[in-house]
Amino acid sequence: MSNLDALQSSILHEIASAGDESALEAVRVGALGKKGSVSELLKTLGAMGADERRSAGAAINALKDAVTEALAARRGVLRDAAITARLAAEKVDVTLPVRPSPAASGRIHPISQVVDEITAIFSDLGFSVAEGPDIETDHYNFTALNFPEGHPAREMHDTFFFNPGPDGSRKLLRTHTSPVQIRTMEAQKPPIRIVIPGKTYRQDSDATHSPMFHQVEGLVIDRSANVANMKWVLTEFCKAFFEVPSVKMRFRPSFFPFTEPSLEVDIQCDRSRPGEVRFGEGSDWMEILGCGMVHPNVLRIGGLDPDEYQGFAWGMGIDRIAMLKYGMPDLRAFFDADVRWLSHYGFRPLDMPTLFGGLSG
Ligand code: 2U9
Repeated sequence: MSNLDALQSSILHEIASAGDESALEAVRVGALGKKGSVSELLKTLGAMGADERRSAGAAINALKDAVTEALAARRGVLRDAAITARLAAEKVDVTLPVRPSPAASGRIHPISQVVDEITAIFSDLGFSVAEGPDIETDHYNFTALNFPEGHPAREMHDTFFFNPGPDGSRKLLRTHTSPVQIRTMEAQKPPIRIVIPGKTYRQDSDATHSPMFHQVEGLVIDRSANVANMKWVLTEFCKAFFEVPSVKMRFRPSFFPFTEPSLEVDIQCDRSRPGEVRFGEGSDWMEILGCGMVHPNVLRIGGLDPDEYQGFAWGMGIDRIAMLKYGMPDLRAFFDADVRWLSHYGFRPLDMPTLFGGLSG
């Protein structure tokens, strides 16, 4: 057997025993690569005489062709084997039930739903949504809102205060969303029409009070905003929110430091069926929100001249109206993060509340 025949049978043997494509590639480099055994043989042709080169050249090229052909054939076999192995390993059982998509199984928390409903209603009335920080200064939470020094709401037992800073001032967790109105009055020129949904904090905890709760407040300021405008806005809101064609409302005198006059609002309801409240009918009343004309001191501190501008504002607890509208008996369940409760009381994420498509689906 000539040297070339021996080399060919050795390479063909290596090709036949290569178990995968990377082993085959190593054989190819060993034979046909720059320094491969066949390439080295081809390099010797240059030093040969013309006759010898002709016969040796034909023999070495025949070896090269045989190796190239064997490599291609083996590569095809290995590729087919790899695909067959993958197909066997990656079986899909088409009889398995389809896993629901996140959009189908996820639920919107009732508080988020009610915030979306409220903002949809007020957007339709030309309001925009304003937000501000949960950690506030004494100035924005109390002083700017006309709370006198020593007012009971400023006491330690109602408000969560942080430790005093180097200058002795104490930051606090806002007890209402009203600081956002002051910040908006400082940043924007009237007319102002905003709603402010957000988290608020007070030291209170039982079946109907949570230390973190949600409020929505509203503010309108222009040159002529008055109590009649306020009553209309709040009546339209209650009809839209409780999804009833008409509703009776009762405005009672009250007191808040930041409004004058101040009013508390009751809404007509029917509580004759046990465990159920119906709005827009019946002869019972339920307190639903507080409101009033913005106090001149508050306008002045917010940088507005009370002889030029006037406004009205209101505030209500979101958690309580969510419980009323959707019949949830215990406020604490709102914050338990129990997926069974959420799958029962939650809302589908793609059913966005709109006035034309329906608020609560
Ligand atoms: C500015 C001026 C006036 C916001 C108002 C109420 C009345 C009110 C309570 C209802 C239930 C809070 O969640 S609750 O405890 N709120 O009764 N809030 S008027 O008045 C403002 C706010 C900001 C600058």
